Amino acid sequence: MDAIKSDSGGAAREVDVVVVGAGFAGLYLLHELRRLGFSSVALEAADDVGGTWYWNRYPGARCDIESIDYSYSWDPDLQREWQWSERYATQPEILRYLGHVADKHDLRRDIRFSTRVTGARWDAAAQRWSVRTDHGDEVRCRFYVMATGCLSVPKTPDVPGHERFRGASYYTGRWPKEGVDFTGKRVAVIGTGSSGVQSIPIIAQQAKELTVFQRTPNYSRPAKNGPVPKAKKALFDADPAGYRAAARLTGAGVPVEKPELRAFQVSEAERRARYEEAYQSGDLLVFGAAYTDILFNDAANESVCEFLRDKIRALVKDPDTAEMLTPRDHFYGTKRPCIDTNYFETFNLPHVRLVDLRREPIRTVTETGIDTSARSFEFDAIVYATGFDAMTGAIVAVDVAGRDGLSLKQKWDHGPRTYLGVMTTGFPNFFTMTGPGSPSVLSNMAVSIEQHVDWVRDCLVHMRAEHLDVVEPTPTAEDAWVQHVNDCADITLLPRANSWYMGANVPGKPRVFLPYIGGVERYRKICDDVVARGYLGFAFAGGSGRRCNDGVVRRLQPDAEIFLEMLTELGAPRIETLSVADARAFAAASGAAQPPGPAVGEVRDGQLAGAAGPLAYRLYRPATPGPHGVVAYFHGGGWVLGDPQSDDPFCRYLCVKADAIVVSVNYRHAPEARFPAAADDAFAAVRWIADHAAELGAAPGRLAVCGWSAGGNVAAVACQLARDAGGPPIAGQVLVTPVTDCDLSRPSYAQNGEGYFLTTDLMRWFWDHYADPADRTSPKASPLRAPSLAGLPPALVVTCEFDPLRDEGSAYAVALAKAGVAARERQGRGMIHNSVPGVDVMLSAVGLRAELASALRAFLGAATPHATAARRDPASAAHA
Ligand code: N01
Repeated sequence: MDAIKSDSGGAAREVDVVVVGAGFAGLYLLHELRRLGFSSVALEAADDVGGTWYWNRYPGARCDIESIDYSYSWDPDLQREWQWSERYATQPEILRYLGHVADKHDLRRDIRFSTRVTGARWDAAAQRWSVRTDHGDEVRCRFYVMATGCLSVPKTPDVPGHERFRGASYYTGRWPKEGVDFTGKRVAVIGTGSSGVQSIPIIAQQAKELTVFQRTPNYSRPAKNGPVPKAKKALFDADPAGYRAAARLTGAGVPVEKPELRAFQVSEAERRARYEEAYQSGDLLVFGAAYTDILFNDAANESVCEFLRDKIRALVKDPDTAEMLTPRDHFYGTKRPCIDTNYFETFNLPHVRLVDLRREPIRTVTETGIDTSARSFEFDAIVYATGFDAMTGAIVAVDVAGRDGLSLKQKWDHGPRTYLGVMTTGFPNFFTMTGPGSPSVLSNMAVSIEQHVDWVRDCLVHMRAEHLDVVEPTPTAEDAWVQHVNDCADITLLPRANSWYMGANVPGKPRVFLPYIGGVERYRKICDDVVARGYLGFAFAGGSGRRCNDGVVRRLQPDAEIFLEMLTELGAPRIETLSVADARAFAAASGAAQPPGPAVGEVRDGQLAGAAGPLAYRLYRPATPGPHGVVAYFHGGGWVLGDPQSDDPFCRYLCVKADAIVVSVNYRHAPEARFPAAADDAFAAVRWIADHAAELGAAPGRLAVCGWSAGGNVAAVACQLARDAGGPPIAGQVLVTPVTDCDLSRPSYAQNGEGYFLTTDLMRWFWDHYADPADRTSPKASPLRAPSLAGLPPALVVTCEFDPLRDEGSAYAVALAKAGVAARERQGRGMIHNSVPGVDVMLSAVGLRAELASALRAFLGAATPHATAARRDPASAAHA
């Protein structure tokens, strides 16, 4: 790739790179491109630099990430010279800052102002983009970068009659440069998002009357703005580079303490004290980071919501107004929360009133004001603080045509599809800065912008060095990234809200979670990983030919990945290196830290008759009226570890969701009691439970079995033994990632035997403790080896993609089905061995868990003819 020579990018007709936008991203990108010898031009619709800070001049506009954080890190002198006057700088100050950067680095000479890009077309033969502007001209370039911001296209007002109003209409996102004086005016503000929350108190100071039209109340709290906090400034000044480096290794791009506890691991008093501290801090991000589960767990989040609702009630004098201002329809953080200066207090002023559009929707804007379903209002001015067509609006506003004329707007018709939020398949050499599928709006934009600029810059430098002309992500990589972005969002509460994150604020926009919620640290690692693995997921073409490094950078479910990282961080020992006693102690300690699982009607411990003596069991009874069916449950732990306590949350879950009594059996463990003790105990327990159903309060004849891992093994064996013994009848078996065979050479062992929690070495350790090699092939140890599987109870076999036991689980399901058993397999995509029983931890398995609970429920509702059928099948008696 030879550089296109251009002395003055600003006037050039052909450059290496066209950058659209001269905001935070565009300016830094221009700087880097020039520094590295790429000719470039930025095309900017405004008549000056600033991007979002150019357009959003509404009263009260300021950043809500502290200015020390919300600033460039790439110019060490700038970091020293520039002193922010406030903790949260105003829009004019931020605009001055960006202007200063542009001047300091002489960037304006490469920017064409008052130039809007209208279209861009990829010319495959020339390997160039033709970028058209509203001046009717065209710039050709090798690389086309949209640095157009995530919140830059104001939403078209979807308020009926808005065009009829004869007074003045203003849009917060397109505020007049000369400012607006509302003195003596009757003003309406529609919208109570960040722009409304910031502008309402200031407009109220000027206006004669202010009427706020609110559709959804918002969580907001005092910003506690003021001078830059001394402690923070001292920390920053002592080591700016270290401070920035730390910020990059956080979830949101701002150094905040990482939580370690769940909300309900502490007392209510402690929780409230933590929230009070967060409230008083004036920091936007601290509530989301107060406990690990705030954005994942309904109850944890609700505890924040209730705390903030109390604050609103305390600030707003009129109880009816306070109630109207109280958010109740979404969880905290699922729509972007706000920090404010006197927002709620403004509603105590006599000339300010609130109209709740849920009670009285706007019927129409009239020539003189606004009619709701209940009243007519007269205004001199209407302010629309109604938000943006976020993340995709500015990108698809340009008519972008990629390979073979593919239209970007059409490609993204059902939601944006990108690889890493930085490129999209079918659009070679086209980059989006902080595009959909990247952390962007869920992070400190300054940090995310710099990371994207750096990544794209490095990609261009790589291509130049390798004589490559064209780059494009592969469909496989893009599909998997879209999946990963959704997987990350789906384990949180965020997709449940009607937010602009979901595109829900724009009528007709597809409902898709737009940003990447995995956090900036994780995202950066992924982007770096892609490069380290030879630009995994990208295809390049150039003088040296075509290179396609197809592949997927993340397949694991995000919660599984976090869990595995946590194990590494904690330095968890390899169990197979421990003594049995130490392994049990470690397993018990890990089990004690689990979330407790749901409440059930009753939990009680008892004893049942095992194969060689009494065994402890724990019974879980639903709170619903009986009679209930009963599930004989067998815990995991490789026949060596575990007990009812270790699987307690899962049993509670099964009890509630399957609406069944669950009897969790503490079968004998190896090495004290080796094969076939566990299997014999499991069968004895099933028999005992069937015989004592009435005594347990269960409906007789409605019995299913369930087990996880080694518990799945003994559950499967118990079904075979029951069949061969002619009873008891078992209505169904749910085997969760079960051990079904002693062969450790299946592909899933080779693929997942290291690094995914259950390892090959650990499985070998379990087997060694449990059974002599000669015994392992017995169907009582390896139920897959039974001469016949005919006549067994219907089965659901749950397997997980990243589990060494995956293939033997699949093989068992297949063999059962082949033998005429109503068996099916459900595989957890991206999940690991312990995903399914990880109640309230492994949230990606929520659907799969619900499915297996409903399978149990269905089994227990069904009749049980299997034992009878089995008795008629001679082959099935083979290993009785
Ligand atoms: O827009 P919004 P914004 N009739 O979409 C309401 C960033 N930002 O400009 O929630 C009546 O959040 C709408 O109601 P509902 C920040 O990321 C940052 O305020 O859809 N009402 C909502 O109340 C922020 O999140 C700063 O029911 C209508 C409001 O208008 C993002 O920009 C400052 C309506 C829109 O809220 C967007 O904020 C400002 C209708 N037809 C913005 N349509 C900083 O502090 C919409 N609404 C850095």
